[in-house]
Amino acid sequence: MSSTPASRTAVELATQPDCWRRAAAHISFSPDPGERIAVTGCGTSWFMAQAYAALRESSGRGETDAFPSSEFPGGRRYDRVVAITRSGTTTEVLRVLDAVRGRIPTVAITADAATPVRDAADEAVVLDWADEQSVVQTRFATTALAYLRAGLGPGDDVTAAAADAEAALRAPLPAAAVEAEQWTFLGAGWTYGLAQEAALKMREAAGAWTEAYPAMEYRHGPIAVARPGRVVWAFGPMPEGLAEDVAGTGALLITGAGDPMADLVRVHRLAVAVAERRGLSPDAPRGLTRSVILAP
Ligand code: F1P
Repeated sequence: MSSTPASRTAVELATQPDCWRRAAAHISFSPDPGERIAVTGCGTSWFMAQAYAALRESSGRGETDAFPSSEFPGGRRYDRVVAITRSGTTTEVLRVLDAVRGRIPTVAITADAATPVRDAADEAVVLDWADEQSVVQTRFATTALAYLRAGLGPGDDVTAAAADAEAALRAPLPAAAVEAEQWTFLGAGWTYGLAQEAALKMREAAGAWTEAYPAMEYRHGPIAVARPGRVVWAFGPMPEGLAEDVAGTGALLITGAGDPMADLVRVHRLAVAVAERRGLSPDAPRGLTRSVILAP
């Protein structure tokens, strides 16, 4: 019996637990408590920046903002700018680093040191072993976040997250989630960045109609989209009463157990499954390239 070989995306996403453990064992970037930091990137990298910023600030380690590189507020004072870019070639990221050069110390987290970001940033953290062939990012993005989380100190247990991710790779996906026609992802605090990334992944890999909101915003309008045959997926704890409100719409509610980053791994798998169900290859996302390089 012949079976279709797994996509590169599927193969790479399954290596996330090992990548996270490796990231946690190699911390070289651990900003001082109180440092005022801006984290930036585009697409997936921006959502990882959002998650880290919220996590760092909520853990009391200092004000941390996140901006898409195209909206970076160049006039603000920061102690450091952290840029996340798998490719090291994304134009908007390079422009930010160029704009703050000599004024604000910068660190780039990248998968490829042989790219312009190496010179554009003062320092580079190179996670080349987490690089991907897939255009759609999974393991580099979460490994960069795991690396940054590990730098927050012992309160943030990336090793436990990796164990949860192993379970997330094994657990069957609910068939109704794969067959749904629409998916909305919710999060709060640092998991809002994960919710945004989950929604982006489904759009990129499967061309799916997805949305993402801070969980408490969901009742302020977006819940009108929920109905039978659609999914509401919550990262982290649900605000009081929201599960009942979603149940009232007939939408399927999915909540995660364990570390929210491991729950994102489940959505990576969902994105691949939905793409395949639609006859699409997650390795050939429509209209996407590894990075966006704009004309000078
Ligand atoms: C960022 C990015 C990807 C996106 C697309 C274009 O790349 O926006 O997240 O999926 O492929 O590039 P990078 O700066 O992290 O390399």
